[in-house]
Formats: sequence, structure tokens, C-alpha cells
Amino acid sequence: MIDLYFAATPNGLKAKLFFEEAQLPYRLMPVSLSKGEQFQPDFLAISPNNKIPAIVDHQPLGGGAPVALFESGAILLYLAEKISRFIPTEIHGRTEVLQWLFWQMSGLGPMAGQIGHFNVYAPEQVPYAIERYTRETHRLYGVLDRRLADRSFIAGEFSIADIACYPWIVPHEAHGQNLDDFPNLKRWFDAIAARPATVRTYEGVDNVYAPKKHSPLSEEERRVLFGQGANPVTR
Ligand SMILES: N[C@@H](CCC(=O)N[C@@H](CS)C(=O)NCC(=O)O)C(=O)O
Repeated sequence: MIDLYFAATPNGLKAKLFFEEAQLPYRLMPVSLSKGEQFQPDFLAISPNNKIPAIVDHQPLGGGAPVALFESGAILLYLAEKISRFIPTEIHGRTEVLQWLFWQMSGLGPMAGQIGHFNVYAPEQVPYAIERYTRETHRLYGVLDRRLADRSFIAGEFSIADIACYPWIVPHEAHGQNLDDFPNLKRWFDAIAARPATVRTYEGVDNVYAPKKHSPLSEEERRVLFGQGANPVTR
């Protein structure tokens, strides 16, 4: 069995989407980020960066002690290698998948995360930040749109590159992006959205970046989520 430490955010949903696609048994271990459960010592022992997702594989390949992992890209790669799916072994195909996985981890995720933050959570409008991250996210959506012009999936067959990117396109409205501007990306997005595993992954999941549906964060939640320094404050 594999434990998935989870909250319904784009990075958490990446890992859940993998399990659903692979139909690999997993145990969902909810972590309340607004309560600061990510700072509990038990969780930090698994995920020292105090972030979800994290997994504990109690039956790693080759046996031995359970394997604990944090960082969604490392998790996707670990799981893909464990079941020999969603990443080719052949060098060219494998390299393509890895490049796009790292592109998501270092570009799309962090930049879209910033515009999501400034559009949805920032207590006041910060025009410079909104302009900067909206543009950069627009650029990144454009990169993906061009990549998808002549293919169905991001890198060869359906892979962990698609699994990594999809949850980061779901909140496109919160990113200030219109998918009609990116027709290839939109075609891919609609196709991934229709996959049964995607439907299962998102069942009962609220749009994390839909502030109008959510009650506003309390001061305490805001402090836990966005006010951290080296010495964590929890509730
Ligand atoms: N690079 C990390 C980012 C993970 C991340 O940012 N997780 C967020 C939710 S999407 C989190 O756990 N935030 C809680 C916190 O920062 O205290 C990954 O891809 O796993």
C-alpha cells in the first residue's frame, strides 16, 4: 500500500491523478494546510519542506524499509518507474518526458502559482506582480500550446508530463488566461478532462482558486499559509 499525503491543490491532484490513471491502490491521508498540519513533526519527517504531496511506499521495489518521498515531480517519476508506465525506457522518449516534467515543476507550477496567489489570496491588488505573473503564465501557456500543435500528448504517449501539467491548467481562469487563445492546449485539456481517471480524481474537489465560492481566509489561516519564516507558526 502507498500512503498519499494530500490536499486538493494542483500539486496534490497531480499525485492523485497518477494513482487513478494507474489504478494503483493508495490510501489518502488528508493534510489540512490551513490548520498547519504540514508543520506537524510526523509529517515533516516525511516531507521536510512542509508541503504536500508526499507519499510513503510500504512495499518498495526490491523490498526493504518503506520509502518516503516529497516533491510531486519526484513522486510521479518514482511511481512511473515502480510500475513501468507513463514514462518510456527508450532514451529519446524518456528524455522528452523528463524535460516536460521539469518544465512543469520549474516553470508552469511556480509561475501559475504566483499569479493564482496574487489574483486570489493577496489582501490587496499588486498591479506589478499581477502584470508580471499574468504575462509569464501567458508565455508558458503559449509554449505548451505550440508543443501540442501536432500531437495529442505532451511527450509521446500519455505520460507523467501530461499528469503533471493538467492540474496546473485547470485553474486557468484564476491565472487570468483564456483557453480560447490557446486552441491546441484547449483540445488537449478537454481530452485529458474527459479521461475517466481525471473525472475520478476531481470528484468532489472544489476549485481551489475560486475565492468567491470559498469563505475568505481568516487572519490566522493567512498567517499559517502565507506568513511563514524559518520558524513555523501553526494553529
Ligand atoms: N514543488 C512542490 C510544491 C508543493 C506545494 O507547493 N504544495 C503546497 C500546496 S500546492 C503546500 O503544501 N503548501 C503548504 C505550505 O506551503 O505550507 C511540489 O511540486 O511538490
